[in-house]
Amino acid sequence: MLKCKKPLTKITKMAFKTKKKELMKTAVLAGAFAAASMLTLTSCNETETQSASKVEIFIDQCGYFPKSPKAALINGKAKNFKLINDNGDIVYEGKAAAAQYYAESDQTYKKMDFSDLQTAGTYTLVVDDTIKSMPIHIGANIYDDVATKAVKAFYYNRASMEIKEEFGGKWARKAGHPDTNVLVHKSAASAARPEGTVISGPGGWYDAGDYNKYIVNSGISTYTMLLTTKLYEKKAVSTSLNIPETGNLLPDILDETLYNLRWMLTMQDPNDGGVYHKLTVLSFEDFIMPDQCQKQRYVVAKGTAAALDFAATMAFASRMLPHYDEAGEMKALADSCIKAATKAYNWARKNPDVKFRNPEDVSTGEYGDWMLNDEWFWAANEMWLTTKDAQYAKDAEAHKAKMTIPTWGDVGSLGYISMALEGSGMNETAAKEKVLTLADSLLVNESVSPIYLSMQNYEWGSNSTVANCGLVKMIAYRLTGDEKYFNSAQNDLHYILGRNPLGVCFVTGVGVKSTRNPHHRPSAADGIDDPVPGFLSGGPNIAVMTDCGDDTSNRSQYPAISYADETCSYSTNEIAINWNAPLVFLTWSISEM
Ligand code: 9MR
Repeated sequence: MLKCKKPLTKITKMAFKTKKKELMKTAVLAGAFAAASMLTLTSCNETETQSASKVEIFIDQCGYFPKSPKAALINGKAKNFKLINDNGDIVYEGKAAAAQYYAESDQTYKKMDFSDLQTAGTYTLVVDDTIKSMPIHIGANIYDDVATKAVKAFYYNRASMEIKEEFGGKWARKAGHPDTNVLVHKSAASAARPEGTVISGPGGWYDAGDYNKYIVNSGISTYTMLLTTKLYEKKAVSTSLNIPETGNLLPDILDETLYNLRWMLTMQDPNDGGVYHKLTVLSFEDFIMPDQCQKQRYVVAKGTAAALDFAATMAFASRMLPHYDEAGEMKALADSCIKAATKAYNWARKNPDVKFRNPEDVSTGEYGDWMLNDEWFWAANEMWLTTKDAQYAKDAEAHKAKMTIPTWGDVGSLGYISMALEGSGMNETAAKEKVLTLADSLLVNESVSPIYLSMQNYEWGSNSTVANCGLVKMIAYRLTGDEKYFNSAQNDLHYILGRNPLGVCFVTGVGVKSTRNPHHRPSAADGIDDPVPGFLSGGPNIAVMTDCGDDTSNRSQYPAISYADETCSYSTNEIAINWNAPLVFLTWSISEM
C-alpha cells in the first residue's frame, strides 16, 4: 500500500511547494535507480505505509569501520546473505540470525553480521539472491562528513547574521532577528527594568525549527558542544567548518559554540543576576525566512531552571576557555563567565523554586520543568569544580540527582559526567560509578534488543535520546577504555544513520534515503530543493498524532515507525539544537577514536 497523500495543514501552501520539490526529486531519483537497480530505495512519494510488509534491508548509510562489529537488519524472511564488491565478486557469505519480534514496531527482524569483512570498500548485501541493500561502505573516514555537517548545522541556525554564500553555499540567506530592540515582557519586569524596557540580546542559535531562543535548552546544548571540543581536541583543532571565524586561533567548533554562549550572557539581568527564560515572539512565526519576520521579540520571565542551567554552562566554560587563549581574549571571557555564573547561582539561592510556565499571552515553546533538583545538582557540581568552594559541594550533596540519559529537563547526569571527568577523591569515584552503572544498563538493553537499541521509550525527540545514550557510553569508554562501550555507541550511530525500522537516515543531507522535509522554517521557506544539511530530525514517537491534521492514516500506532517526513510534523520531524549537540558529540567521539 502506498501512502503519498499530504494531509492538509495550516502550512499547506508551503507544504505544496515542498511537494513540488519532491516530485522533481523523484524524477531524478527514478533515473538513478534505473541505473542502479540493485537498490531497494523508496522516494518520499512512494513511502510505504508504516505497517508495511515490504521487506527491506536496513544499514548504516554512512558505513562501518573496518575493525568494528558490523551488521545489517532485515524485516522479513532471510536465510543466507552475501556481500558483493564493486567488481561483482562475492567477498563474504553468512547466515541470518533467528528472527526476533520487536513490539515497538510490531515487526520481526533478523540480524546479519558481517564483522569479519574488514577490507575497506563499497559492497552490496544480497539476501537469498533476491533482496539487495543500498551500498555499504567500509572505511576509516566514513563519519567525517556527518561529523562536520552536524556542527555546521549550528552555523546555519545562527540568529542575527547573514549566511553568506562563501560559507553557506546554496543555503545562503539574509540576516534576520537583529534582537537589538527586545522588550522586557511584563512577566520579566523588575524595578530596574520595568515592562517595556528595551534591551539587546543579539546572536545565538535559533532553538529549532522555530526562531526563538531558550536558555534552558541552550544550556545543555552549549555544554555538550563545549564538552565535545574539550574531550576531542585533536579533531577540534583539525576540523575546518568554513565559517566566518575559520582561520582565527580557535578551533572552529569552539567559535561556533561561542556564538551562542555570548548570546546567553546577554540574557542575564545585570541588576540582580537573574536569567530570562527565553527571548521570543508571543506566538510562533509563519513559515517564512528570518529576514521576513517582523514580530516584536521579548525576554520573558526569569526562572530558577534558567539561572541554574546558565550558571552550570558558564562555570564549565570558565574552566575550559583559558586553554584556548587568543591574546588573552579567552581568559577575559572565562572571567566574565564565572562572574555571571556566580551571580546567576546567587539569584537562584534567593529564588530556589521559581518554575517557568508560559504567561497567558505567550504560546511559544515552554521548556517548563517541575523538578529542579537535577538543575541544582548540575549547577552546584560545575560551580564546585570551578571554584572549589565547599558550599557548592554541600549544595550538590543536598540535591543528589539521578543519573539518567541527559535531556533538557533532566540534567543531573551532566553534573555526574563533569565530576567523573574532572573531579577528585570521593566525588569523582562516586560519579564514575554512576556513569558506568547507567552505561552498563544501556548495554544490557541493547543485548536483548532485536535492533541493537538501548533506548526503550520513544519520546518526542527520540533520536536525541539515542544520541545521548551513545554519549553516555562514549564517556564510559573514555573512563575505562573498554571497547564494549565504544562498540555499543556505534550501534546508536548506526540506528541514527539508517539501521532502524524505517530505514531512514535521520540526518539531513547525509546518506541515500534521509529526512527531506524537516519542520525547519528556513528549509521549508528558502525555495531550495534540499533541506539545510546536518540536522538531526526528532524521530519517531506517538506523543502527538495530529500535527499534520486529523487524517492520521500516515502515522503508525507503533512508536518505532510512527514518523512523518513532512514539514508539518513538528512532533516527529523538527530539528533542535539539543538534538544536534549529542549527534555532534557522538559523531566526533566515534570518529576521533
Ligand atoms: O524538545 C521538547 C520536547 O521534549 C517537548 O516534549 C516538546 C513539547 O513541549 O517541546 C520540545 O521542544 C520544542 C520547544 O518547545 C520549542 N522549539 C522546538 C522544540 C523541539 O520540538
